[in-house]
Amino acid sequence: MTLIAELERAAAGFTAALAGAASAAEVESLRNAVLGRKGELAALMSRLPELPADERPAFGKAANAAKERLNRLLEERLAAFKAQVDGASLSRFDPSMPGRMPERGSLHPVTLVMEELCRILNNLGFETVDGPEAETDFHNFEALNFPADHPARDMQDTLFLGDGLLMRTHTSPMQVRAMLERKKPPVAVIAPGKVYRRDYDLTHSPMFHQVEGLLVDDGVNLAHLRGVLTHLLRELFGPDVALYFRPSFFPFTEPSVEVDMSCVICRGSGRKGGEDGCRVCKGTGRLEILGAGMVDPAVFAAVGFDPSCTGFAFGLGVERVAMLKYGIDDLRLFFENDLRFLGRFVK
Ligand code: 2NL
Repeated sequence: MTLIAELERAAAGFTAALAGAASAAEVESLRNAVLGRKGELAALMSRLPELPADERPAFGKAANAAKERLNRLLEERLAAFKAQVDGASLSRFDPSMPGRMPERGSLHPVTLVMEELCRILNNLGFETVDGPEAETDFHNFEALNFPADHPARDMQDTLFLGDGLLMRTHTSPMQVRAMLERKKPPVAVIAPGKVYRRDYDLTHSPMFHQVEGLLVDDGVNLAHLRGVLTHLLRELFGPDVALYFRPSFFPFTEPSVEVDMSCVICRGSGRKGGEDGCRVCKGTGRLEILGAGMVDPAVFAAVGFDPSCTGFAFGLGVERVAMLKYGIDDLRLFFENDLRFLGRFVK
């Protein structure tokens, strides 16, 4: 058989095999076997020297033409298979099927409580102020009457950044800044935000949230403080909540108080279900909820206010309020970002 005849036979065989191919994969393997670098066509081409010199150009031309034709046939066949697949998936598409709903996000319980605290206090006339989390020693300690050797200034308790900066350990520095900016009373501000301490165990997180409040004006006294805090806690926990003031100490207030409220679980009875002691308040009927006091004259002096002016301040931990409000018993839940936990606080 002449080389040309062999070429024609191979081409005919390929055309028949293409027609019989049942899938795109089969077409691809035919491409390899016939048109590939080590395929049938290449093998025939390599036998070119067998021909007399004057027949070589005609054979080369025929071989190239066959290669082109077969390539075109193959691409057509592939396109046909692809169209079949597309058609099949289109016929499986059901436009009447309900869509997949995206999961709805929700606010973090700490955010919810922080927003509620701010709403209640804004309604009383307190303006929300903001400020840096990296603070100076002056705004965080010095202006707040912390003595140089106070343990809170120790490396053990405060995160120092170098360059005279530290992570604020409470939100008071924002209120110090508010007093410095306003230059004189009246001042009525609240400072919500993140605070940082070198503390990490089951009941302490190195970052937590505080809301502080400050009122400076003529004739402000402890009764005003009691009135504002009573309103705040009753809005948060319900109208039956009772408040108890205990004497305490903070460097920046004098006198200072710690405020307890009647237990939200046993409503102050110390019992739960009539027999066992209440687990939440440990049978005392009371819960420690915040610290407060009358602003120390040394603070007024540090911000350039008349040291004889009067003001109260208070501070509360947002995680603690959220735990009591929602009955959460493990602080770590706030920081683990478990969607099963976070999804329970949809408003
Ligand atoms: C607590 C106690 C408190 C303040 C914060 C304050 C701020 C200025 C001046 C005076 Cl600028 N006082 N803040 C006062 C008393 C208590 O927080 O236990 N917080 C979680």
